[in-house]
Amino acid sequence: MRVLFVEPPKDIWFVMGEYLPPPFGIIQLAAYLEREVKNVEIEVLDCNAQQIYWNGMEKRIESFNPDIVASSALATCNTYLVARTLETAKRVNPDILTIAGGQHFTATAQESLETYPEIDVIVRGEGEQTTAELVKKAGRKSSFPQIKGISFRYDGKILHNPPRPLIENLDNLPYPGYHFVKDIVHKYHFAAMTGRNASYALIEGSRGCPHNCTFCSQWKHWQQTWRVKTSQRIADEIEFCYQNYGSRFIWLTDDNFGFGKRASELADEIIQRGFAEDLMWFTQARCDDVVKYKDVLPKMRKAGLRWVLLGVENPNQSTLETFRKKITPNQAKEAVKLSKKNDIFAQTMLIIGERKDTAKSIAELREFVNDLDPDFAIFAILTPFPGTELFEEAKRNGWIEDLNWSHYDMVHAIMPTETLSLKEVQEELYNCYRGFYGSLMRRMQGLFSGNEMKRRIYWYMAFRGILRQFRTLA
Ligand code: B12
Ligand code: SF4
Repeated sequence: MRVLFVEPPKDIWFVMGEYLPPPFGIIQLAAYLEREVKNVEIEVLDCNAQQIYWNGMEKRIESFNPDIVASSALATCNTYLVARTLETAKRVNPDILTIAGGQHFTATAQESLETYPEIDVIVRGEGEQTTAELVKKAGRKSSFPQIKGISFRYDGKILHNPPRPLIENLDNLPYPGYHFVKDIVHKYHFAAMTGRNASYALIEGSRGCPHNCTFCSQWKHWQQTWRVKTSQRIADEIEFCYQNYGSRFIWLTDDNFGFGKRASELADEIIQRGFAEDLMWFTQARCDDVVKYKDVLPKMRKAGLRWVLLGVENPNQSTLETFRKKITPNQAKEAVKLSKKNDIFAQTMLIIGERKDTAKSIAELREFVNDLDPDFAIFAILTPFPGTELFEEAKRNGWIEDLNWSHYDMVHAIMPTETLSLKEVQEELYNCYRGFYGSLMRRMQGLFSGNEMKRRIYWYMAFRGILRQFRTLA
């Protein structure tokens, strides 16, 4: 049995400048398959790193001659790329079993199977065990109705089997399969932030989140659970990548790492192993956690935590309540201050376009962010990702004006507000970027900042004209 995992050619999310991430979801699945299924030959084709486009992909599928082709969207905006990948596989050989998975296809299983005849099976939710069982039984379609966690076409109908229980202990997973991309592993980078020479690896510290924000698909996808790996295990994976693949920049995939004891133990582990000085790592955090566990920050910085993404979202308390975010604007201010004080690059995420947003409330958000003064601010448009509570509410109320999935990247406006049209919401986003990065003082402070990462990104933006790209966005 030959299985080919394909990372399709994707556009980069230019807001973050230049980067090339490893295709984490599929190398994780490949590693699990390798361990659990006998007599299976696995390849991972990363079109981005290998600079292969559609024709090249078709040739690679032809030459590997797989029985199964599987591909992941990562985010909703890549849906059509996955469909096109699987369509390409079917063109090479209609007998190839094609599989899609991940958050978007999980949430839209019925609609996706109706829309894309090139998708045979959708693996819903957690992928490892389901994919392994599917590969074992791939030759016997009659056994598909027994495989938990899949949706598929059968006898002219679309069937959705019951969900599969989650893996209990994530420490039992194999290490992510970086060996499947070992020839290109040196290419992965986040140039705009950490330079071209810091090889970039993703490591997963947990799945899910204990919170339940209305716009977020993470907690729903993981069935409202939060499963964490032990700090020792996370440090083992980091060390493995550091030693074997020369990884120097680690991005923890956790949408909410959860500070406190866990973070403190991870910092101890990294420091004890003696490579902290040589390592940069990134994590996402909640503002309330940063404030609550501020005493751990110096140790985390010592262990190599160089960059934190804080979910500030909005300065308006009632908007935060609508989002069910359970933080306050003061906690956001405190979290930014504390991060900067500890020389940790503080990036903030702000969301505009909530239903009650007006030109005035967005102007207030701009003032708030100016005052907050993070090292780097990302402004995003509230996007109803399938699988979120927001999506259900927006659909019910007819708020969604754009159903082109490739626009679901948090840069394109998808819904108007009560007082702003789609076009006005879009224009407000540009205003936010222009307002924040247009300040000469801020640019000068960035270019000559004492924080290495901040200097690098401001020089990068100055050379690449990131703002110009925003103005020309179609
Ligand atoms: C790292 C990351 C990035 C990296 C890119 C990484 C990459 N490889 O390309 C960067 C920073 C560049 C990025 C950008 C974006 N991202 Co992002 N990102 C993540 C993050 C933090 C980790 C992804 C990951 O590796 N997870 C770990 C793996 C193991 O989990 P998984 O992918 O879900 O896979 C499991 C299952 O879902 C399933 N599965 C998944 N795929 C497949 C495929 C098959 C065939 C099968 C069988 C199973 C299967 O099996 C896996 C193992 O169980 C996630 C949040 C998260 N924690 O998942 C957000 C997340 C995926 N990103 C998101 C978004 C919105 C984006 C952006 C649009 C904007 C933004 N705000 O960042 C851009 C889009 C860029 C682009 N054009 O692709 C959203 C997606 C929501 C949605 N429905 O669209 C997420 C979920 C964050 C969130 N909570 O909202 N992202
Ligand atoms: S936005 Fe962050 S805190 Fe809220 S549910 Fe998603 S991951 Fe958790």
